[in-house]
Amino acid sequence: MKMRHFLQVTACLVVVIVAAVPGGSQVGALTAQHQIEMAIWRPGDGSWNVLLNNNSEPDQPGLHAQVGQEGDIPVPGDYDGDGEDEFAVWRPDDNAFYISLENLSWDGAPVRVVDFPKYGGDLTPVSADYDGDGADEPAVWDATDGSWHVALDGDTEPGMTALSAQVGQKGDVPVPGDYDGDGMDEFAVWRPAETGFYVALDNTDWEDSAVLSAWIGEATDIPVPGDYDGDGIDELAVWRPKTGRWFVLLENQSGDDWPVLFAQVGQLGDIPIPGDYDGDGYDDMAVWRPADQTFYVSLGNTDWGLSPTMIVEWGWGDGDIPVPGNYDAD
Ligand SMILES: [Ca+2]
Ligand SMILES: [Ca+2]
Ligand SMILES: [Ca+2]
Ligand SMILES: [Ca+2]
Repeated sequence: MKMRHFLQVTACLVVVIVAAVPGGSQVGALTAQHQIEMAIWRPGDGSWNVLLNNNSEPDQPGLHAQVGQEGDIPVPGDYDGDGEDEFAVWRPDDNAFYISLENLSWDGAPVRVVDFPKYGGDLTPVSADYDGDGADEPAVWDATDGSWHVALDGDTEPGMTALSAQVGQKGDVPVPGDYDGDGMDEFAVWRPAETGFYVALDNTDWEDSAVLSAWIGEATDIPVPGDYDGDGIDELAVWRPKTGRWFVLLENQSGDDWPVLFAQVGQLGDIPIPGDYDGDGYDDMAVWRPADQTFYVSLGNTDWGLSPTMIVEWGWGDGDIPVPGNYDAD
């Protein structure tokens, strides 16, 4: 994901800096841009359901559309660079992205279909802004060999000219983000076996690139990179499912001499979905809880309850997928 920063003087982030994280690990982060909306995609009917004011009361505006179908993977992003995230899905069966450019239901809406060749057998969608032009590129990461394939502007057919590179290996989790603050997202992976993050700063093959590496956390942690301190650079970070604890490497460096932000937000069974829910320029620690179909956001990135929170029930049941994004360009 790409994010642009608009820092506001009202920001009141309380940063808790602790010396070191046990076991030292690090996370990748996404940069925040404007305010994102709480949203749910329902695999059963392919419906997108957005709360435009992050408020689920009956009189609040919403956005609803049908884009995608069961078996798809939702991959919202700003594919046309208009400042608004688009409803989009990756369809594994077709090796293709289906993007609704006007955020309307698929029937009758302007759409963009981006086919990918069958590079390998295990593709993960990793759309992000790899060239820094303000638009997200459809992209895939091949888990079988660690190769990245990016569809640059205008590339929509099999055999297209693509940006490709080899970064990572089987067993890794791709975590693209802007880890150096240059406005371009980097190819990056979280390697559970080593509890390490590996970032190719030049978006070339790993062996040819300047690299950033850092370590934090445990193998069962989930990478949750984001811009938690609002400086325009994504931080490497992990969330621990069994405890709901967040570990953020504030300088993207690991070791005793570097600051780590800890906080307790969420619990076992939650899905971490960090992002800037209040539009203050800081990504907020947040989870969606399937058990009660509710978004829980800690606006100060502190332990739950120590700073203002947002709690919004939104969702219908098991299988719903949280897809927060900036769907109205605010
Ligand atoms: Ca781009
Ligand atoms: Ca970058
Ligand atoms: Ca940052
Ligand atoms: Ca925020």
